Amino acid sequence: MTGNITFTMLKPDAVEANSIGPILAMINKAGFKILAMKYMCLTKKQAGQFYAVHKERPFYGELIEYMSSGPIVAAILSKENAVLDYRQLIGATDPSKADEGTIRKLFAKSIAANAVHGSDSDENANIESNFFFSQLERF
Ligand code: IDP
Ligand code: MG
Repeated sequence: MTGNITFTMLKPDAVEANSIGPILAMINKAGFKILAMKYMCLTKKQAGQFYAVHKERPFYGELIEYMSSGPIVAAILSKENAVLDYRQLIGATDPSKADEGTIRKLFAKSIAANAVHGSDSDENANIESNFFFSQLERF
């Protein structure tokens, strides 16, 4: 499956805004299948581990606070060219720079509260998927 999966989270701002349904609809409409999914709260420790690559960035503390501030939806998505196609569907990190029609343009509140996560490489798609899901939780 390498090359055909990506990992996403619908972040606390999107859940709070009742945007789970509309975002999942966009994901399905764009041709992604849902291989695994869970609705959960991240502890600060879990959020810190997930975003460990950003440990030295100035926004790390704020990011960990935010990602553990409320429930998220975590999912593994499958499609040809999943990583790049999903990055295209979600748009730029900063929603003010995101293309029209992208998930972040439509749903993100700010550069921090930007509605969704999407893996940035096949390697990270696997690492992130394994962080959240066992093989038994994938369909
Ligand atoms: P990405 O989510 O588009 O891959 P990254 O650079 O990997 O963007 O950053 C991870 C997350 O950290 C972003 O999605 C966003 O929530 C947060 N973030 C990134 N840059 C900033 C910033 O300048 N200020 C506050 N939060 C930020
Ligand atoms: Mg990233």
